[in-house]
Amino acid sequence: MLTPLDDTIAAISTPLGKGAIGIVRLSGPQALAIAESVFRPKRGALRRRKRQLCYGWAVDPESGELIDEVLAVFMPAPCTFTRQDVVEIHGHGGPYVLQRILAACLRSGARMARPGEMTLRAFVNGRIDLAQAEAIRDLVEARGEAARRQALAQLEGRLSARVRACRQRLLQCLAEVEASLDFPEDVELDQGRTIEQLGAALQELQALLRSAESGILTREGVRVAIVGRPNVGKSSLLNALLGEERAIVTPVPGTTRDTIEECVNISGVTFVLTDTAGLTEEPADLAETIGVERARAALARCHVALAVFDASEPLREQDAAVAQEVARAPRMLAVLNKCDLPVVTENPPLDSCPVIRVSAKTGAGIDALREALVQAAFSTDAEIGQEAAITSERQKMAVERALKSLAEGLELLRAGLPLDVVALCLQQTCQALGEITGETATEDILELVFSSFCLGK
Ligand SMILES: Nc1nc2c(ncn2[C@@H]2O[C@H](COP(=O)(O)OP(=O)(O)OP(=O)(O)O)[C@@H](O)[C@H]2O)c(=O)[nH]1
Ligand SMILES: [Mg+2]
Repeated sequence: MLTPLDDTIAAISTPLGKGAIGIVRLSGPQALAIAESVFRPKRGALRRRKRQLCYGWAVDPESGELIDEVLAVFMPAPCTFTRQDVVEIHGHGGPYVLQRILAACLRSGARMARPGEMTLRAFVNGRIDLAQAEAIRDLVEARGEAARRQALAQLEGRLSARVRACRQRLLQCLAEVEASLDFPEDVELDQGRTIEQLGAALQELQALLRSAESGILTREGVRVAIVGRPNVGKSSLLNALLGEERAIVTPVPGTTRDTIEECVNISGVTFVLTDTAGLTEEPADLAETIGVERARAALARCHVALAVFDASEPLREQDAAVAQEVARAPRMLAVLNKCDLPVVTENPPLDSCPVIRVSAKTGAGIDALREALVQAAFSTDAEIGQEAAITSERQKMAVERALKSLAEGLELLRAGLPLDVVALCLQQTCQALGEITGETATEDILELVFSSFCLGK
């Protein structure tokens, strides 16, 4: 994956659809030369008008045929995204036109960029660290305000600064431990102070790990499974939360077969709502059987289970079965629906979980349900879109490893065990923390991170 940086790469950096403009981006030492063979300015020369848009045409370098009327800009290294020479050609945003411009660049000596390769160059050339590179991807993928805010803070380096400060403190301790190992006569380790320092670092890493749950929820979106026995109003509830008639609603039990997934923004957080087939022990046919399996799969994957019950009817055995299945979810909310009708059931068959009374039909209680969803996912508002939170499984696993070896090292030091084993633990901790910002990231890690980027980024 870590190809040499001395070739020039090209990609269409805007989405492949129809739009007012589309951009082909070149990065590398030959970017200007290649662009000059593809771009014919109306007047002047691209190389003399640095960082200024030049008007002209994209042409086929071999036949001279005009491809498109474009604007081009040359941005010389090192003040560019990749820290290399970059040229952008802004053409009309049609997929075919852009592909012709890209093909012209490739014929003139550029290589097709892999997904994330521009950002990889920015990382390798030291413009951003690995957490910031991830933040760029997350910013592109943000679906709501909280995710955007969190990604931007990470791009500004808030998470990196927090991780670096902790790693720096640990590296200092490691240096002192190693010095006392290498020069036992001259250097004596201040054991009390080292224990204090390591204890403080441990607390900081624990706090960092605590931020992971909400950080990841903010970035990925909160998955909510709407479950219940047939006909309690699950699909009506989905429609009420979305504010549109998305799912089919009928008085016939077993209307919904397949799962239906839709996103909705609440308080800036993205919730991914899944409407499911009614949970029943007696499916009418094969499609309903598969529907029930899918409902259970959605329940197993969700962050929050929304258990729906019909308040206008007495509870049934099936409701109790639903409650039992839902109890395994990490977080749950009970919804008593159809409260516009005379209420027969006052309480759901679920203990110690928030109960929201609504009418999907009239919309009563839906705002309270929205609020309850946010509270179920995040225990405080401060957890939403935090400034220096762990935001991916990759980062979380690195912190977990760092914590484990740090706790071991601290315990060994307290127990008065040989310092070389303590040093080993601290090395592992620093190694794991360095993976977050990329200082100690292996090629495998980089491959994993950058392969999740979109093309041209
Ligand atoms: N009065 C009243 N009727 C409702 C309410 N919510 C849903 N209904 C009615 O209840 C029936 C079933 O609603 P659905 O939303 O299809 O229920 P469901 O749980 O998705 O049903 P399945 O997909 O069959 O499992 C429909 O006739 C709805 O109009 C409500 O809040 N009040
Ligand atoms: Mg339904």
